[in-house]
Amino acid sequence: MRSARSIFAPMILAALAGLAACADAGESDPAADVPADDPAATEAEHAEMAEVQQATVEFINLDGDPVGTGTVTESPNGVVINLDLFNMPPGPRAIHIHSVGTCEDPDEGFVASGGHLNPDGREHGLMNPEGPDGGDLPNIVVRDDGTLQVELFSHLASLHGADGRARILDEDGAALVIHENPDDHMTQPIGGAGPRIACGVIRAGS
Ligand SMILES: [Cu+2]
Repeated sequence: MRSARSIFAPMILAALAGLAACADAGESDPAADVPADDPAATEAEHAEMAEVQQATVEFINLDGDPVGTGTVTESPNGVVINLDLFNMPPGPRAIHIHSVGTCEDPDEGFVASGGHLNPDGREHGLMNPEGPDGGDLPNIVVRDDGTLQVELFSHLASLHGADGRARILDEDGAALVIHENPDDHMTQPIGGAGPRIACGVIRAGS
């Protein structure tokens, strides 16, 4: 259970940090350069931050057809990923951040999206003591009607590489890739996730 705790603890910290920063930047962080007595400025700054720190995703399947959308939003300690999928095969599926921002090759099985986003060369697997890599994410489970709405969090990645986290919007970008099988979070290199069945480039902007 230690591995599970190590995954979820940062999620809670991220949520608390976000609340503290937006509720009262002046008192919660004495070093903050936003004056506590100017709520309008603080609000505007947060709004601007939200605009520039979100990316969008449009998924296609192996036929090149649309199968949903997503957003990737920067948080103080990682990224929040929202997915809204349809026309997907039901069941548990692995999803990862892959290292190249292209989904141009559905006929080839989306191999052009490269391996996992993994600038530090870590092993794959949320349950692996030598992992996880920067692109690892929890599995998703598509409903029987082929739809899925879900919110994920990763403390391993950042849109711009904040605090040394794996950088999503680097020179060659990155993509969210969904696999045929679920990820066992341990087997190298991709947890037995199998072929890639959907892909969406992570594009800056909302
Ligand atoms: Cu993958």
